Formats: sequence, structure tokens, C-alpha cells
Amino acid sequence: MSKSLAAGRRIFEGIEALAEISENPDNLTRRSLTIEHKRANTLVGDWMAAAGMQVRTDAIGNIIGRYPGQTDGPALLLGSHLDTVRDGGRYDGMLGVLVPLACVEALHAADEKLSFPIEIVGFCDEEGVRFPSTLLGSRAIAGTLPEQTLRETDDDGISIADALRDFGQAPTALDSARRESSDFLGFVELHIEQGPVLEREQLPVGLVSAIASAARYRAVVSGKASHAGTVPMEMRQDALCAAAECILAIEAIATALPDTVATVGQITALPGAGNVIPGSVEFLIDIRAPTDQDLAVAEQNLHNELTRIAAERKLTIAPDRYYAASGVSCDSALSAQLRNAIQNCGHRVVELPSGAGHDAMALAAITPIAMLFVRCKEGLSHHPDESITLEDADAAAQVMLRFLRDFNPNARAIQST
Ligand code: HGY
Ligand code: MN
Ligand code: MN
Repeated sequence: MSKSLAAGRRIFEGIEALAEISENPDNLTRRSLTIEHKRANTLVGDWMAAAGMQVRTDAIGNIIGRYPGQTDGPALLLGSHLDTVRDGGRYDGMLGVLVPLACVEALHAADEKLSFPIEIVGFCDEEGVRFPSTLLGSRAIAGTLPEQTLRETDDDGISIADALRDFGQAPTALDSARRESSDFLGFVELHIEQGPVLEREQLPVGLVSAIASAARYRAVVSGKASHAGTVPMEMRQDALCAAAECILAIEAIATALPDTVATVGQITALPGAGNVIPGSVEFLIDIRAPTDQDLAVAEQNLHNELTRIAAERKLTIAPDRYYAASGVSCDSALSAQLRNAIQNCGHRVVELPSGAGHDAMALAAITPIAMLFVRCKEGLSHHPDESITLEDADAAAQVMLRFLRDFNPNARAIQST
């Protein structure tokens, strides 16, 4: 690719086109297995086919393109997710599909085949916005998605199995989405940093060292609804005041532990009338720490605090842990090749951890993973103002293409001898 920023322009065209595909006319919301997700898959699939890739949709709704190598055999897997959070940004996920796609387009235009096949996947669900579980697409490929997960339902009571049928897939064929370790040379995910480090370092790209451990809880506080005007304060079992105390305790727990974060991003108070003491409150907790051991400490503190608050306020608080993803370290041999590509494109290498979860966490179960971060403005993400520059998109494509052209499928053997 020349320095004409052609790759950056191509990537931005794709970003703009995908950003038009939303469930909501006022913002970008594209949940998994919806009509909008299907439209995004179709658009990406058309681009993959135009780049000389064999395209298919697997049983969980991932869109997958395969660009042949000089010989067949295990592929280098690239990609990221095509679903978004509600009112989300247009780069989170999509950039990780469009940059590799721009690289394959350049190879195809030059009629260039590498010594190994390349696969690019647009994962169907990473954000876990529509259904309780997340990483559905990457876990199906890794073979770690339990069949019973398909029984989970969205807010409208539609199960993942039913959503898959509506999407044109057979939920009974879930196992056919599973890939083997022998299918891949590794998985490299490109993603916006979603943090402020690369901007501070004044670098367009960075190398990811590890991905944090994460857990999510649904906490239900059960108190006693009653008349807001007649019950003396000392006789109340106010579920919303209890929840408020829990939320501040959760913030204090994370603040006190190194590199630990916790968020309550969603809350519902019932019956939801201004003159009724809330009797029942449900809120979601997202808690993350560098390793599983660190996360276990934070979770123990969480349980202790919720138990204390429930006892003091004479009500019940039931935290249900409905999601957990173990943190993973990026593979040193694969990362070393990514590091070389960054350096050979003239950039200083900064290595940084990811507080955000990614599909790479799931793929680590079957193949070595590495991640390339791209600078984003003010580190902002999960927000409509999420943005990157065209120059950084182009720089990321140069690094990715250099990585692909220089990639040594046998480096692992060299590394491990
Ligand atoms: O929440 C996360 O870490 C990811 O963006 N789904
Ligand atoms: Mn993401
Ligand atoms: Mn995200």
C-alpha cells in the first residue's frame, strides 16, 4: 500500500457504511442476530468476496472469509466483532475486521498469495448487549460455548436458539462452528485501545501484553415497597437506598485494589413510582482485575460488603454471577512478530494491558493470540464520539500488512527450541 493513505481511506469508507446499519435511527446500536447484524454480515461478506475470499456464515452467525495461500493448511486468523453496545462507537470491533480486510484487498489487487491462508472473522456477539452471555461467536469457534447457553433469552423473551433460527442458522448445528487448534497458526485481533495510553505516548499503535479477567453479576435487592409518606425512616426496607450503598461500596472496593475496576451500568427500581418506597431493585455489576487471582480477591470483598449491607438494612441482596472470562496473556512468539512489524514500520513499541475484554480471550483456548491496539481520541469508547484518525487507520494497515508479509508460520518452533 502506498503512502497515499489509500488504505486509511478504504477503511474509513467501510466504517462509515457499517455505521449506517443500526437498530436505532438516532444512534449506532447493532445487537447480535438482529436484522441489522444480518445486513452488516452481508455487506462485509460482499467485501470479502470482492477481495478474493471464500465467504461463509457459520452456525452461530459469524461471517468468515478465507484468502487462500500458496499452499493450503492452517490459516492465520484475524478479525473482531461486528456487534455494538447501545449508542456505541463505530470503531469498536469493526476496525478489527476492516483493517485486515484492507490488507487482503491489497494482496488480492497485487495478485499476491502468502505462504499460508488468511481467515478474517466478523464475530457475531462480543458485547453481550442482547443476551446475558457474551463472546458467543468466538466461544463457539473455540468450542467452549455450552449448548444450554442457547436457551438464554433477550429482554423480549427470544432465546438465542430462536434468534439463530430467525437469522437463518440451525441452533442444533452449533458444534459445526467449532474449529480445531490445527486449523490455525494463531489469532491476531486489531482493536481500538479504548484507553488513553497511546494518545499520551503519541503513538498510532501499541502491542497488547494481556487481557484482564472479568466477571459480571446481576444483583437483586429485595426490601419492602410501601407508602412514601407514612413509613418512618427507621422502619423502612428501602431497596434503592440499599442498592445505592452497594454501588458506592463496589466503587470503594475497586478503588482500593490495584488495576481493578468495577462499574454498575444498569439499574431498575420497582415498582418505579415517586411516592412508593422501592421494594425491589436489580442492578448489573461489571468487575475486572489483571488476573483471575486479583479478581477473586475483589469478588470476595464484594460479597462481604453486600452481606454486611443486607444485614444492617434487614433486607436481602442476591448477587448472581452470570458471566466470567479468565484473563489471558498474549502469546510471546506471535507478539514478537507483531512487535517486529511495528518497529519495521518505524514506530516505537509500547506494550500495554487491555482492561477491555475481547474475542481473543475466547480464541486463546485453541490457538496463540496477539493483539494490536490503535490509538483512539481521548481513549473514549462505548460512546458515539469514539474516533480515530485516518492517518492512524492507515498506519495500522501498514503494520498489519507488514506483519502478514513477514509472518513466519514456523516462528513458534524456533521460539520454543
Ligand atoms: O466490555 C468489554 O470489555 C468489551 O468492550 N465488550
Ligand atoms: Mn470491542
Ligand atoms: Mn466494546
